[in-house]
Amino acid sequence: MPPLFRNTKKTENKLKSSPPGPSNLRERLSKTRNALTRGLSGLFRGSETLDPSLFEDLEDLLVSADLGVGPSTKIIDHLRDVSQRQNLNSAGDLIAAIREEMTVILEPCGKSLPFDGRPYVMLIVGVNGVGKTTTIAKITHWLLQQERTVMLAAGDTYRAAAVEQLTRWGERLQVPVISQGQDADAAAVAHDALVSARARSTDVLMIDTAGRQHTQSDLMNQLIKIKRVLNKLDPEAPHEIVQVLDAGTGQNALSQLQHFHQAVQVDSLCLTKLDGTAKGGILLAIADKFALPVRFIGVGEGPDDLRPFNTAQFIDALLPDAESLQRPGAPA
Ligand SMILES: Nc1nc2c(ncn2[C@@H]2O[C@H](COP(=O)(O)OP(=O)(O)OP(=O)(O)O)[C@@H](O)[C@H]2O)c(=O)[nH]1
Ligand SMILES: [Mg+2]
Repeated sequence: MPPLFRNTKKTENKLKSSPPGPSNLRERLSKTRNALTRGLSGLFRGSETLDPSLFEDLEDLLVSADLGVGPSTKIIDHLRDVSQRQNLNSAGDLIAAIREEMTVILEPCGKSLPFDGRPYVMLIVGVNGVGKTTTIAKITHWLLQQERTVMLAAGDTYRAAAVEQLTRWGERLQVPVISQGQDADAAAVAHDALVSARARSTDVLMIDTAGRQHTQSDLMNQLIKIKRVLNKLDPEAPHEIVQVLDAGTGQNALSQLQHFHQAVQVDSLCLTKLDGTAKGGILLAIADKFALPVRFIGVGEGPDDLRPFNTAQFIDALLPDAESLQRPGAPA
């Protein structure tokens, strides 16, 4: 099979025209970072070194920034460990030590799409309104920049507006959308789409699905049916069941994932709406509990507002600059 990724000069040129990733990401994650900055800046309290007795305050701060108890405890344990060996003399030392532990916690997340099949089939799932359809459009845009071919399937057959929304994105991005309209059997749409994507040798097929709550057993069973139908056509398909989570829902995202994971075994995640929330720390709680790859993060509503997840860039965007924290003797 020829390589799916063709890193041609044309691709490089296209990518060069994209906005610079990391700095832009920092801007988009400013709500979460500002929340952390406010809390961290209080921790020195005029002292030259960080007083380990303040670690409990820090733990509370991290928990309240939606990192969850597990990751917060790990970070504090690491800080205690470091502070026994060396004084945490500056905000820079503190941030470096936090960064170290965050890197360990997020280690399972930083895995990019393997594309080990063609068509590489991604079934996009999640509760209502988390950003599934928009994320599909953004991933499509990103894949096209990588010079991959894409096909979409309108598997949210509950609302005519849902089919229209995906169809409009398809027109805008100039990719085919397989649809049987409203009220069609979503599994039949997925089946047709895979047949069609195979016939056209499409690189990636993404299947949109209706938003659902885990308590709607008929809808959860529909996902199982879609999975089974695809699996009959290609034992590897769907290659990924991707759950989209809205970062703004904070700890609720954890229970959404828990329920979907139980029902259909989620393979990977996309975390959306990180631009609109101070709860971006939830990604650490998710990583700590589920250790799943996070393929992309959403940082806005436009087709460009998506970033492949990169651990170092995410932590850089999340943590304050040492200079922005209140230094001993510095004005507030
Ligand atoms: N600010 C921001 N808004 C987003 C992001 N991703 C999606 N949205 C917005 O969230 C809203 C819902 O997005 P959809 O893509 O329709 O969500 P969905 O999960 O497909 O919704 P249902 O199909 O109704 O379950 C839209 O207004 C999107 O523009 C993001 O990363 N940032
Ligand atoms: Mg949708």
